[in-house]
Amino acid sequence: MEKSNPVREAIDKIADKLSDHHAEIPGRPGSEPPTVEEPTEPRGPLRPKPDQRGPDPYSPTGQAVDVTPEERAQGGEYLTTAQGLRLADTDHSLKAGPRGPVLLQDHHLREKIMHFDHERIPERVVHARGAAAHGVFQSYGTAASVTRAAFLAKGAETPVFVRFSTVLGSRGSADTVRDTRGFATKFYTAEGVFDLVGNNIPVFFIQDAIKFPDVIHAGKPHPDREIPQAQSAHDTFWDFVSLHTEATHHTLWNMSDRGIPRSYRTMEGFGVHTFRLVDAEGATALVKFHWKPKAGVHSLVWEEAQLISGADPDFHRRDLADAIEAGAHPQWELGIQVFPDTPEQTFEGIDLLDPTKIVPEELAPVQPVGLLILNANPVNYFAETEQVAFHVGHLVPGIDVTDDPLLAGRLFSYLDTQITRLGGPNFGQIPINRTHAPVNDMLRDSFHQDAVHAGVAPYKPNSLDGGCPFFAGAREGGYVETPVQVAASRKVREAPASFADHFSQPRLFWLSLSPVEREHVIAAYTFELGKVYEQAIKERNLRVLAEIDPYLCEQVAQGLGLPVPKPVNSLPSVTPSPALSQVGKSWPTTGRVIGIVADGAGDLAAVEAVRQAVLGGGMVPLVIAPTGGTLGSGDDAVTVQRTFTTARSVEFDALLLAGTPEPGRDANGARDAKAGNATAARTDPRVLLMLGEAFRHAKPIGGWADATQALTAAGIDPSAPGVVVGDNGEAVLEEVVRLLGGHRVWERFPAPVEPV
Ligand code: HDE
Repeated sequence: MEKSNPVREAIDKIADKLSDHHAEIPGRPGSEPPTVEEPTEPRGPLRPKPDQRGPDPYSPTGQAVDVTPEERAQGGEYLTTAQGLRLADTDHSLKAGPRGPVLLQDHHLREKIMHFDHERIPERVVHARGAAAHGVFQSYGTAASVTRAAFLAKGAETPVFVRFSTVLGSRGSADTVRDTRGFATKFYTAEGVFDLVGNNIPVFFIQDAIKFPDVIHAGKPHPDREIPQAQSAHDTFWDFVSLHTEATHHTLWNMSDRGIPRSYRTMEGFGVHTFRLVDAEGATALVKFHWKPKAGVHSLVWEEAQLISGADPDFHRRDLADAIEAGAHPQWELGIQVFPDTPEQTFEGIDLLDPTKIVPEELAPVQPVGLLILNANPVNYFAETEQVAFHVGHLVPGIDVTDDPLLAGRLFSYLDTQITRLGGPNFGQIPINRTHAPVNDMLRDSFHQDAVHAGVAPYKPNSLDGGCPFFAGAREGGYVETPVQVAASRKVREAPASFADHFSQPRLFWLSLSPVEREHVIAAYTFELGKVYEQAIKERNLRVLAEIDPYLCEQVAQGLGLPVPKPVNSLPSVTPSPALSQVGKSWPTTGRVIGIVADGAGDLAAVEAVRQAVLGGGMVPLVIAPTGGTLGSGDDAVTVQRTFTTARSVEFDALLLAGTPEPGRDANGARDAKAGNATAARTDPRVLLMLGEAFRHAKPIGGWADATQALTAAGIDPSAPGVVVGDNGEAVLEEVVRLLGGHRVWERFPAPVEPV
């Protein structure tokens, strides 16, 4: 039987779905709409939605299995116990009479409550909050000159599962907090699983794994009150990073716009450590991995991030799932920076084993080696996103690790943590973790053993099983560690001298940012240190900033109302890396969300034309009106997705105004606080609030018909940068989309020129 290609099937399903215009706005909970009345006819479980796909069907021992997703899912028309026994009732315990005591013999009650009592597993100790998607990695073959890894050969297609995450927050914390983001990719290659467990920031707080518990304990909430959740704006974090100054570079990245990404889709990813690639002849090269988003690197602004934390704490996971459901499949190019594998393991004076350092792209360009496309949402969050287990030691022939001491600790940690989290050592057999390469190990037994091992001799050497399994040398695809020369040395608890430079690269990063990005950094430090209680900790952090840049230090000190310290060392002389700035280019707008404010009084044909044009451009139009339902009726009716009560500007990347809506009937402060005192207003005050926020978050705004009235009432000059007013909605949209290509209209608020 021909093996099914789940990736292709998922793509086809999505294409089918896109032709169904009822489903054009993502977010429908199930694959079929429910009826108002409670259903009475038994039927089988609903199929997943067309954008969803479970793990590919493989046995616990990596053998392809010929079952359809439906066959693996729950089946039948009737409710059963876990043993498949059909049940007549799940609403009442078995009792001695309707008012009598519950009977101990109620096996169904016992099973149902027993299972419920044990539904939770420990969340990840870090990166607990996350979202994931299935996809495919298409190799260009450009890495074949430096690695023998089969999945990097020309034309290879490899299924992948990618999980994005925040680091500090609990599983239920908000998505848009200021934090580093995880970017972990599981490649199900023909040679076994390869995991690239990276972050959206290319450097790390520490140089040695032994400091990981320290930095995490400092970043997590205070141990007494367990506050604040999911953020670094508190005393313990700033206490640690100011005493442990190797954290300065990573902290500066967190305080930059990288700490508040607009979307998982608009983040870069970095392997952080240097890895060693090995080609077919055994020649080696050192590399750093980079993921480059096709949609560009974009961020929120801080006020927006804070508002979203309340208005939609699931913002990033919703955004990822919606984009995939809408067919706007997020894409990244995988790239490598390649360095000669010299005994010093340095490049242009930069220590490649120091994870607090980058190599500027201007010195070593990122060479694209393949394309990642995320094209399906998981079917079940727990089974897939929660149970996926990444490990930096999941390697394939052609990719080896280096002596980075941070990486060494990770090689221990990622296996160890799963024992507690996933309940034993067999987590590799959970469907989402199953390899697509045949497993022939001699690991046996333990909790949750899903494999039924045959053979009688799970040991080597043996004769009872015919000496099997045999070893594979490099020629048979075996993993052979690179015989790297290890320098003769003494056993010490010390770092190399090169690890002592903590400030030159923070300065390099700071000087590489554009003026508006620097303003954001100043604001972030001022906010975070402003939340610190202890004056001494603020002062100590200002001393660190003095070592990076006098203007940065002075501006933050001013905001904190503290004296400006002088640097102890002379400022390092560095060459900026323009590649580190995220502004000044134009990017695709696919999958971006455009809000269209309209009411029933205007030209609905124009609203519909603009809505269609937004859809046609691969973006998501959300119509915002005074009430739910539709605007107009009959064939021309326009479906409303948000009302003035439910909408908030932060949901939209750009805002369009089809005229000026009068105050809605619920525009009073008692019903909706956003309306305030609306009695004298001619424009709905919720719309004015939305406009004001979109304006100060530097988002493109467009309007037609009598939109100028609303803009003026919102205090917005219709000729301000990034505000487009015209007679024709579609022409206005065109210009707004062009502006959206640059992400934000930073010219609206020119950054003050800092003294040189
Ligand atoms: Fe992790 N990290 N980490 N980390 N990490 C975990 O593994 C750890 C580090 C990263 O979506 C844990 O399964 C140590 C750097 C991501 O499931 C744990 C050290 C980078 C994820 C762990 C580091 C990362 C994790 C927690 C210092 C970027 C989420 C649960 C030596 C290159 C993966 C788990 C997912 C998760 C340990 C440092 C990225 C405890 C000891 C550097 C993206 O094993």
